[in-house]
This record gives sequence, C-alpha cells and structure tokens, in this order.
Amino acid sequence: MVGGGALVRKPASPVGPLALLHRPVPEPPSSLRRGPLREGAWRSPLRSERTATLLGMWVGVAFAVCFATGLLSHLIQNPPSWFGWPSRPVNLYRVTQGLHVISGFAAIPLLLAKLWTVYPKLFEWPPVRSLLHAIGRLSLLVLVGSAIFQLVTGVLNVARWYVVMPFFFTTAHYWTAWIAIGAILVHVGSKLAIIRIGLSEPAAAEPPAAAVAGGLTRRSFLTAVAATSGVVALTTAGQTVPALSGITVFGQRDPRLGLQGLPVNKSAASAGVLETAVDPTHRITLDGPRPQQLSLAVLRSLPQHTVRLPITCVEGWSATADWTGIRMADLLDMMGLPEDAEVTVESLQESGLYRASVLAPPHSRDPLTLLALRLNGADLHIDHGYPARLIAPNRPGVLQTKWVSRVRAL
Ligand code: HEM
Ligand SMILES: Nc1nc2c(c(=O)[nH]1)N[C@H]1C(S)=C(S)[C@@H](COP(=O)(O)O)O[C@H]1N2
Ligand SMILES: [Mo]
Repeated sequence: MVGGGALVRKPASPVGPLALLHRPVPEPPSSLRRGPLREGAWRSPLRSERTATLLGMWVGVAFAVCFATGLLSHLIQNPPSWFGWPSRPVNLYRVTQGLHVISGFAAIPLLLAKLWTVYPKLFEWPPVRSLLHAIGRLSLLVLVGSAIFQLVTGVLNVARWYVVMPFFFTTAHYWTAWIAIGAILVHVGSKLAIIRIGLSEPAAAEPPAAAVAGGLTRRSFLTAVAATSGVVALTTAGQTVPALSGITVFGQRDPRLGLQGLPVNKSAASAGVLETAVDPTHRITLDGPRPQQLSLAVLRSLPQHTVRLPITCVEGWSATADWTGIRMADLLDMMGLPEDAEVTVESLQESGLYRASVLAPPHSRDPLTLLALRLNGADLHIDHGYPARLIAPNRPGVLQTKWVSRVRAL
C-alpha cells in the first residue's frame, strides 16, 4: 500500500563529505527541455523494466561466457605457476575458444537491443541531480564503452582487419575484458531494485498489442532478438562445428577448405621462410644434454606415428587432420631430457610473435604430441610448416609452431 497514511521514514541524511555527493544541484531552466528531452518523448512500451532486465541478463550471460573462456585462453598462453592445463580431451580448447567467438558474436544483437531499450535514459531530466547521480551516469559510459570495445575489437580480430587497430589487439582486449566485467558487476549491483521489479512484473502486464507501436508486443520483440542472436550463433559456429560449415556466414574460415584439406594461418611467404624451409642442408637442432642435428632423411628414418588432432586457432576456427611424424617424447629421450623437462620449439621464421612456443608437461610427453612431417597422407605443404611442425593435443593454434628449426631445453 502506498500513501494511505502509512508512516514513511525519511532516510537519514548523510553528513560530512558524503553530504556533498548527495547535495541536490539546481535544475537547468525548463526552456532547455526540448526534443528528446521533452516529457513523454519516449513512449514505446517495448521499453520496460522487464525488457531491460531480460536483455541485460542475456547480454550478461554472453559476456560471462566470453570472459571465462577468454581468461582461460589467456592462462593457457601465459601460464602462471599455479595453472595447469591438461592435454586431454584433445578437443577441449576447441570447445572453449569456439564458444568464446560464438557467444561474442551472439552478444552483438543482444547488446544492440539492450542499448535500444535503455538509451532514452540519456535524455533523463534533470540531467544531473547530484554529484553521486553524475558519477553514476558517467560510470555507464565505462560500461557501454568497454562492452562495445570488446565486441568491435573481437570482430575486427577474427576478420583479420588488424590495420584499423592502432594497438596490440590481445593486450587491449585482455585488459578491457576486466573493465567490462567489473563495470557489469557494478551496474548489476546498482540496479538490483529495478531488476527485482523487472523479474516480478508478469508478462501478462504488458499493454494489449493493439495499443503498442507497430503492433509489436514485448514478447515478440524479445523473441525476435533471441532468434536473431541464435541465428548469428549458428552461422558463426560452422568454422569449428563441421556439421554447420554449410551455413557459415560470420565464420572467417571454412575448415573444409585449404591446402591439404586444412586452412592456412600464416603462409611461408609471409613468414619469410620460402627458401630456408626447402634448403636441402636444413637440419633440425636438438639443444639439450645430448645436442644433435637431424636431417629430414634421418627424421624420416625414426619411428613414425599417425595421430588425428585438430588445429584450433585462437581466432575461433578449427579443423581436424591426420598428422604423421616422430613422437616428441622420443626426441626428448634422444636429447637426454628428464620426464618433466620443458623445451622451446623454435621456427625458421626469424621474427614474429608466434615463431616459437614453450612445450611443457603434460603436452611435452603426451604420445599424441608429434614433430609432424606429414599431413593427411602427404608431406607437409610448405604453408603448413614443411619440413617439420609441432602438433600437440588440446593446445591453441598459436602454439603449434611451423617450420621447426630447433628444440631447445629450457
Ligand atoms: C564478438 C566478440 C568477441 C570476439 C570475436 C572475440 C575474439 C577473441 C579472440 C580471437 C581472442 C584470442 C586472442 C589471442 O589469443 O590472440 C580473444 C581473447 C580474449 N577475449 Fe575475446 N572476443 C569477443 C568478445 C569478448 C568479450 C565480451 C570478452 C569479455 C568481457 C572477451 C574476453 C577475452 C579475453 C579475456 C581474452 C584473452 C586475451 C589474452 O589472451 O590475453 N572477449 N577474444
Ligand atoms: N612459425 C610459425 N608457426 C605458426 C604460426 C606462425 O605465425 N609462425 N601461426 C600459428 C597459428 S596462429 C595457427 S592457427 C597455426 C595454423 O596452422 P596451419 O596454418 O597449418 O593451419 O599455426 C601456428 N604456427
Ligand atoms: Mo591461430
């Protein structure tokens, strides 16, 4: 019951510096209240606590999935001492990184719908009620800005449109992820009361369709947004889910296409190894307690094994192939290294972030980890790393070093 003689207790007014935060600021002259600032300028009943809450929850879930899977990918590539990542199941990273990009794309229509639902609040009157109110409004800039930044940079990255990003994608995307998640948590905390209203408002409370702009009800609006998001997810997933490859729209790679049935990430030409990789005097150096240099002929004479493993690019595409070569465990034994040894696998490629990778347990001694010489039944194509490349289970593509020149004990 509201009013009706009920005793309403006024909140105790804060004292000291806090009072400054709450002190009302004068309202601007009402002659400025025009256009979108007018009272009643925004009347679509599709914008309600309920739609804002539900859309916010969906965006929140998509961002939580992105944050968890992105953080995992970061930890796998930059492992702190407390972090361990298994080498099985072989497709686990494929699932988590696939989910990252799929839920990121699916978040785009959700975020757009959410912003459409709440943007009239930009024109709230009076624009500022107190310092606290102003800080609250500014914090929304951080929230919206970081959320848009994550989606835009993510899309630009998988579209391989690096030139429009005047910063290193991974670092910017990583730190902004923390800002976005922090801003989401603060936002949810500050809106708990409205969220409660949004969740308790029965769907039936909505105005009859006839009374609604364009006849669109809240329910059909939400359904359309959810369906758009679902279609985006399905047409992105084909770059990692073979059954969906035929309907890929937003995936950047078709995993069925490419040299030897596998997409190429970096070509031999762009890595600058066109000549060195086919040089007949090329030797692979094993740098450890028992150093040695192996020619391709010697590598071919060692016991060969064939494994079926995916390449899982951090950019979300993945594809399975048959790889044949020497077990890394055998090479580490030849080098005289103990079970727990870590090595770096280095490339003929002279510069570039992905010219070398660290190989540590459990991946280093997993029987599925090979120095591969062959792919899908033929010698490696030069773009896939001829004469030899690393392939290990459950590992991001950036760590599957091509054109191996040296294995060095750490
Ligand atoms: C369309 C949306 C998105 C796409 C396409 C996308 C794409 C990517 C890609 C390709 C990477 C791998 C970077 C690398 O290892 O080189 C990545 C990493 C990451 N993403 Fe996203 N992302 C999206 C949205 C998000 C969102 C919403 C968040 C979190 C709020 C997020 C958090 C992260 C984190 C923490 C990493 C790890 C960065 C690192 O390894 O340092 N991403 N993302
Ligand atoms: N030397 C070297 N190896 C590399 C790369 C690279 O840039 N340089 N790119 C990696 C990346 S990002 C991926 S996804 C895989 C792709 O392997 P593929 O081109 O054979 O499909 O190779 C990895 N190996
Ligand atoms: Mo990659």
